[in-house]
Amino acid sequence: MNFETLLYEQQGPVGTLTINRPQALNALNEVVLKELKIFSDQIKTTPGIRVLIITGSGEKAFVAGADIKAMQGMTPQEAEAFSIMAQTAFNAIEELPMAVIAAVNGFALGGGCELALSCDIILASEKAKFGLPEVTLGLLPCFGGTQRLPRAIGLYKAREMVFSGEFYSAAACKEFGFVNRVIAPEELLNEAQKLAETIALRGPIAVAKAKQSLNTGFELHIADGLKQEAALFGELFTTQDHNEGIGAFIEKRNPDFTGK
Ligand code: CO8
Repeated sequence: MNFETLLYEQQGPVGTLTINRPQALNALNEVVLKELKIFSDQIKTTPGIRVLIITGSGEKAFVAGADIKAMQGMTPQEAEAFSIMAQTAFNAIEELPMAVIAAVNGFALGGGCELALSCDIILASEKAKFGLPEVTLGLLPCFGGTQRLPRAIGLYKAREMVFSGEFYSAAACKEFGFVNRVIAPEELLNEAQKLAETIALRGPIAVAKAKQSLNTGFELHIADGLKQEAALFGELFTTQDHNEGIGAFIEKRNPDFTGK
């Protein structure tokens, strides 16, 4: 995969995507957003990938937000289209049929915080700072922040972050409930890799369907969510992997899932 603003490498079943515009603290311009969407479409059919890690290039930032310089002079129509372009890219990441881990190595502001929120699990360096500072620019979070953040942590904490525009430490965000773990900076990628390798050992179709059940079920009435859960569970009984998983348990050996 060749991109102007993204780097991708894969070690066995674990892929790592790095947002790579360090001179602008990995800010999201149109090129990054378009490439993120193309990447998401391509990774779905990349052989062997089971877990994706997303991180930022350099020591300072995960992603410092939307590219503020590119926003200057936009018409209202262009601004709305830019928001939709970002939402489309982040939806594509959220809907990937595999676990996606954000390894937040530094500033995750505005669109950067919103990118992390479209991932399944957020691991943060002790140096990471999260925030939705859009109101400091006279704007509002428009890459999914006003929607995903309250769903993740509740309306009251989300209002504080969105209205204050302040930066919050990784520890504070863990307390808010949307950061899973806070990790020493030099260990962040190793920890992300270890967690990814653990998830990659599990049945990949089971992980994908569990993700679908969690994510889409969260939006449904519980009765409908439970119906969907049962249906997805039933679908897993069409896979070879479920025979492998149950067989391995009975034969007291580790399963070898093929994703079929
Ligand atoms: N966009 C463009 N360039 C950026 C951005 C950004 N978001 N953040 C940093 N940069 C650039 C700086 O301009 C600077 O470039 P240069 O060296 O050419 O001047 C370089 O990155 C390094 O940044 P700093 O010198 O500022 O580094 P500091 O360590 O002093 O500060 C900060 C780091 C605190 C992260 C600071 O850069 C900052 O506050 N950045 C902006 C953070 C922010 O407000 N992000 C939210 C943006 S809004 C958003 O994401 C969603 C709004 C959606 C709008 C959609 C509209 C259509």
